[in-house]
Amino acid sequence: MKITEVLGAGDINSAISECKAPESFDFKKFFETCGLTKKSADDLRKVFLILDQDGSGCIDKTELKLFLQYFSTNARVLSDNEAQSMLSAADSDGDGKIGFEEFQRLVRS
Ligand SMILES: [Ca+2]
Repeated sequence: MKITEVLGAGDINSAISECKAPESFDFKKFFETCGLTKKSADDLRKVFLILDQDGSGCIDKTELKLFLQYFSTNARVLSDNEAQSMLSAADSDGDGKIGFEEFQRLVRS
């Protein structure tokens, strides 16, 4: 399963170039630009499974730091601050990880 089966390669590139500068990652803008906000729950599930690299059912902070690289292998690693701010926004049950329901709410927020 490749991310480009769900999202357009051009949209992904635009989303990644918008946050090229250090500390400029804005997850709302990213989800919007890459087209994820308009995708069905099924498509969000596919993307979630790609982000949940170890198949634990949740995206943890280590996986979040690599977030952009799941979209494009040449993308940069997110800083601790960037990963933490996305985690804090998503993690409504406070377990320190993003489950699928939380991911879905984050994308659609
Ligand atoms: Ca959680």
